Amino acid sequence: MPNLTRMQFLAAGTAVAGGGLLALGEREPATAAAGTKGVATAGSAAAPAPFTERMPVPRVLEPERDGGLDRYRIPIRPGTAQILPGLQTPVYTYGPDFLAPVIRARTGRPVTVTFANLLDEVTNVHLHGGHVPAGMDGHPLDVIQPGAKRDYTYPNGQRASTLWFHSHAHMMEGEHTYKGLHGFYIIEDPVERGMGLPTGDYDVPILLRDAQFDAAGNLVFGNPALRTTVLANGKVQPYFPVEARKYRIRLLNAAVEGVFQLTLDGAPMVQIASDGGLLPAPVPRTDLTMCSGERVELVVDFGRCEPGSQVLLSDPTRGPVLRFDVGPRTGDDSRVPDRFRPLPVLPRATNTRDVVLSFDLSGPQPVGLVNGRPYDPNRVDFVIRRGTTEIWNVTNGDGAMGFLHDFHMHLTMFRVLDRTGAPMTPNDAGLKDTVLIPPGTTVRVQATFDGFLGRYAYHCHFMEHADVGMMAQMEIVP
Ligand SMILES: [Cu+2]
Repeated sequence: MPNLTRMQFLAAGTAVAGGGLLALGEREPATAAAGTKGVATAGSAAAPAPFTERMPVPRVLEPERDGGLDRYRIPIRPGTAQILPGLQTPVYTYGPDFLAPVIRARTGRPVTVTFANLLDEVTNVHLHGGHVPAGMDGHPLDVIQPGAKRDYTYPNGQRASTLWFHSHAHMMEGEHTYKGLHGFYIIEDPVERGMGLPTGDYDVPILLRDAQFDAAGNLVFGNPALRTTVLANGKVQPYFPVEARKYRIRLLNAAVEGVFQLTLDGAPMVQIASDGGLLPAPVPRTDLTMCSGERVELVVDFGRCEPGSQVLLSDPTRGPVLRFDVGPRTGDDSRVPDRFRPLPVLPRATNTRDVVLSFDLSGPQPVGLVNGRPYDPNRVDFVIRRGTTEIWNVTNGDGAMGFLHDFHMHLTMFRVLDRTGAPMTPNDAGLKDTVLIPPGTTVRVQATFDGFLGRYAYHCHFMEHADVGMMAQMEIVP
């Protein structure tokens, strides 16, 4: 469990105007030295010179076809990654590399992934955004022992969408994910394929996360405000060569606890999808705010840039994240239709619930609360009959303290109906599973709890908040 001081929590997830993070820790060096497990930050190693390394694209895993399903095998293992010049950073990986491979699944065709735990501690796997049976969801106590294997079967009975998998082990979710247990899981379907969007080499997943390194290149898991290094597909400020044509870019904020504000300098961004797949129609965007766990899919037309020009993806508070180097014009038969497909019709809601996310800072360690109580894996707070549609008023109860929270619901996608105390944002559109909740505000979401029975979590997706208790569970009953 992360040994976070009160001051670190004050730094972590604190909002400033515009949604960035207030780096209190940077003004309080004493707190910066108190990483987990006694890891001190004796300075930090030099980052590579900007734009000297090419951004890798995660390789697509080839399945073994096994009757009606696709089977994959992924070891969860300790390893090292070359992130900083001349240094090997100890990490945890899905497969041989720090940049996890991508699973590309198809709607209606189940996938079984055999995860072998080669770590010397328990872990598990949660498919974030996946509509899966409770036994496949990575319940915090449902873990894979060291040396053991576990099959997770995902039915893929949902729309094309960009999902991801990460650790959800009890009180270890943040640290495991921070060490590298994060990877893309993409579902495709024939309707989307028929739309003519860029595919193949022109469909590029980009996993964004932040990190703090010590002088030896070790990842420091301590104060989120000190994670000032941004990694794009595992590299610091890489470049990525593109042809002067359209690209589909799937952005994932896999930071354990953080918000990216992103701008693209030199090319127009068109958002085509959010967490749960395509929006009803493309939406031009000038900037994006993405909280931990959120996905935004874009089409960027580099064909509108001069060959030889450079396009920067930047976070105004953290600097350039990635540079696209525009190459020659090439043939481009992809297109972005004016309309995609309608979202599913919202059934009438028959029940309303209130959910309040907050901290108790009265003790020696911060405790995360949902409706006033810390997580207890044996307690069920909401019993929901299968098929019911409900409206949840999700409130950030830390208005006075200024903490951001980041609501995530397992099992199903929701729709954001409205916000109280803050305007709706473009990121609220479409099918969502993760949503930023500014301090003191309420987000009203509507969800239908269909598909599977059993216990599922809902929690703050700032994983360090969840790890100290800001999580609860519902049980879906017949
Ligand atoms: Cu939170």
